[in-house]
Amino acid sequence: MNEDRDLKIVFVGPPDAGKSTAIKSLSDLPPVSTDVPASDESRLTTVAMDFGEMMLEGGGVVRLYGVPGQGRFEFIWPMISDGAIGALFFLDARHPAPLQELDGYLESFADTLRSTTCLLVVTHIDQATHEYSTQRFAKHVRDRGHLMPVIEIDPRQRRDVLYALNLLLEMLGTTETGASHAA
Ligand SMILES: Nc1nc2c(ncn2[C@@H]2O[C@H](COP(=O)(O)OP(=O)(O)OP(=O)(O)O)[C@@H](O)[C@H]2O)c(=O)[nH]1
Ligand SMILES: [Mg+2]
Repeated sequence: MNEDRDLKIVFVGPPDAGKSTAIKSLSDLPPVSTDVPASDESRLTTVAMDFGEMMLEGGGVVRLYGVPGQGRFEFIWPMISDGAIGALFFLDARHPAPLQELDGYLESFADTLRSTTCLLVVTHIDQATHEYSTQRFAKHVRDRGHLMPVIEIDPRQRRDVLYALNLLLEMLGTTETGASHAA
């Protein structure tokens, strides 16, 4: 296979934002998952990484890597992000101070921001308890010197995640291999 069409995309952002769910929604095969019950037992959390794969119509493959969102796994983030050409940054609309949280991830993933094409996806919009504005998020990242479009998605919906992935592929200039097959 043409190396150029073997695309690594990394999914980063805070715990519970929907990274593992998005990879599960996209992956053609059941993804490799390392989810375990979180300390409060109320939910699952990733402790190593997620990995899924998606074939593209043009014959290429997108490899989908998810990081564990918890800060205690920060040491592993560069290992998982290494070699990625694109990144989806997740932002949880339920967070009371989402921009503050985002700043932490922008800092931790500064290398990824520099070396990849990035998209900011806002999740849990159906459960948002605070007012938020995607325009404000977009201005915030722009003010920090990053080119990162902002969209809202529900990671449980394959169609939404496909839209995000296709946008990222378009930004990467790989539209001819776009992930256009329907949910
Ligand atoms: N209602 C709603 N639930 C969502 C949304 N996105 C994700 N979820 C749910 O949120 C929970 C956590 O999602 P995960 O995909 O495990 O979150 P994660 O980002 O991988 O979290 P970590 O592995 O801890 O970093 C799951 O039960 C998802 O179904 C959303 O937009 N709306
Ligand atoms: Mg996860």
